[in-house]
Amino acid sequence: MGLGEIKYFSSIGSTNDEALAWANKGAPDFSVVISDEQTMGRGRMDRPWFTPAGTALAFSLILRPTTAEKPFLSRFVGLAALSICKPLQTFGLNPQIKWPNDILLSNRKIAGVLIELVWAGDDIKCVVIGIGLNVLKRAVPDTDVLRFPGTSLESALKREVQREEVLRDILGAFVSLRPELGSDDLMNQWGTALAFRGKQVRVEMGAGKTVVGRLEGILSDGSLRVRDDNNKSVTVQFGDVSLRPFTGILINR
Ligand code: BT5
Repeated sequence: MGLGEIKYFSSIGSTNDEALAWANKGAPDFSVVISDEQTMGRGRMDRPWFTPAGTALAFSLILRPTTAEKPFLSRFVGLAALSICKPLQTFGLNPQIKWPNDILLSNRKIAGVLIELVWAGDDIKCVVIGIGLNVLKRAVPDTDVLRFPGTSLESALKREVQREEVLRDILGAFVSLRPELGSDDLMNQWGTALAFRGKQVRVEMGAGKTVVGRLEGILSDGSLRVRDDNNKSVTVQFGDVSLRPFTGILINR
């Protein structure tokens, strides 16, 4: 399955909004909406995603899932995250996936994924996969507006990188991974790339609900498994993971 059509903007509100509208108007499978700048870029739960002009990659893929892919739609976030990791690995970096949708380099966020679905009645018509990646240092917002520390490819590599090159490699990785959507191999790659595995974490699930415990891994539907302090296995479908803050008391002997 190759590329569909491409729409390029020098500035746009959100590529995901444009992709959702285009999906409803019949965009072919694997079409891409890309913009140099976003003025209303979105993360999950309507959090902002910043894309200053000339600094980053911000694009959305429109997929029309096949019948074979439909049972595995919840894995697209992992597939997208792995597609971002591959080119970073080619640069000699060690990216990790902070469940569910963040890509980290040395515990700093370099990229995020936003998945949205277009329904036709009870059926999924399209999956829109939004990807934002900080290429230059100037892409990273000031720390006071971030929930988590950010970084860029330029900071990690100590040199500038052509955005086109990275885009091509992410799309190439996506194309080669896509046939693996239903495979155990994809899940193994996803699990291997998972940040904080075996570590004590805190997962905020919204509405004030929190799980704390050891991050064990991901299940085949992409949900997270955490072993809580009562040694109970908890499955989390939705949430934000952070390392559990140290709460023990240090005793000076
Ligand atoms: C995400 O949400 O990380 C998903 C980001 C998806 C962005 C792409 S860009 C193309 C497409 N069009 C869109 O409108 N969106 C997609 P979440 O996990 O909710 O993280 C959001 C949080 O990331 C914000 O609350 C900020 O703290 C932080 N953040 C915002 N911009 C950032 C940046 N450039 N680098 C690092 N962190 C950032």
